[in-house]
Amino acid sequence: MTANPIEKTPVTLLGLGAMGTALARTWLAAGHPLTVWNRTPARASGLVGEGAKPAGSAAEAVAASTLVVVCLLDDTSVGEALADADLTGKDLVNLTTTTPAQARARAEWARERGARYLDGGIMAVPPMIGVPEAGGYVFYSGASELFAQHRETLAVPAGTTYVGEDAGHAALHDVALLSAMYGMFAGVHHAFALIRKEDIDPVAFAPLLVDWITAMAGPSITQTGRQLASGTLAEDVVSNLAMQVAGVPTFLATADEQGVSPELISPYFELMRRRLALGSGEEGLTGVVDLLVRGE
Ligand code: FVH
Repeated sequence: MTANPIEKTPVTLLGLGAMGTALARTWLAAGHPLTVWNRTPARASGLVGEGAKPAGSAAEAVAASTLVVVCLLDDTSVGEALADADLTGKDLVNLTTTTPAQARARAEWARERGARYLDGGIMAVPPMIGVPEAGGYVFYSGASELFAQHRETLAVPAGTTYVGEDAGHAALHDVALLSAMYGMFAGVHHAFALIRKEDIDPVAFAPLLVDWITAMAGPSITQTGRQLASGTLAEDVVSNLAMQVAGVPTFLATADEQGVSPELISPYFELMRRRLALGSGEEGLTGVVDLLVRGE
């Protein structure tokens, strides 16, 4: 908590990889007293030159501040790094990428050790940290009063988006958005593969893809969310599933003609066909979502 506007909240940061180092620089630049620890101590030297206080062990670093931020490789490294630390009375903010179940287990683990816990999912790459106009932000979940208390300090490196009391929800939002990104990359890479052997400049092709994906993404994603919430999957459908499945042979034949493996897009086409076979030809594509959910 910032008790005095002049005195900034002291922060302890465990983990000085690419992301941890970027986070550290923003807190130092904003005037927060910063204690740092990294398994490989040499990685701290630059930050020490910028005003960070190095700790000899993770336990020593944890002892230095109430607010302890962790940004390590994975959940296992968090457990290893904090194994000997006294977490009593600490506010632990874990920005390490984990699964939702790992985040919930880590929250319980922290509670058993006397700490309050917030989990975070970073929606940014290191160059976006400390650059508000880059649009990076961090999902947070866990105790709302803890988030409110530290919001100002946590907002120094990047924007903050609180997604609820369930400690697993920051990780879930993080992984869901990244999964969508990889699906988008899969389609984009298939498109580039289709033109790869032709006399088409990929540099000139790229903005066509950008504009098309941008135009499609907003309306389609918004409608999918609305349809899932209302359960009315055939409402306001512009391009129905029957028409889209009828086009699938054209997509597969084009890939074949261009000597391109359809392995990135075939699974999606298969799901569209399965949904159509259930008699959903008047729907759009939203019904695919529930085919993916096990037990549906
Ligand atoms: N960098 C990125 O683009 C992404 C953006 C979105 C969020 N991720 C997640 O952030 C976590 C940290 O990522 P990072 O980029 O800092 O990763 P590295 O540069 O590889 O640094 C890893 C740090 O973890 C330390 N470490 C690894 N294992 C252990 C261990 N068993 N005990 C203690 N520390 C450990 C490592 O220490 P060292 O190798 O320097 O000794 C680094 O400090 C991550 O969850 C991303 O998914 C980044």
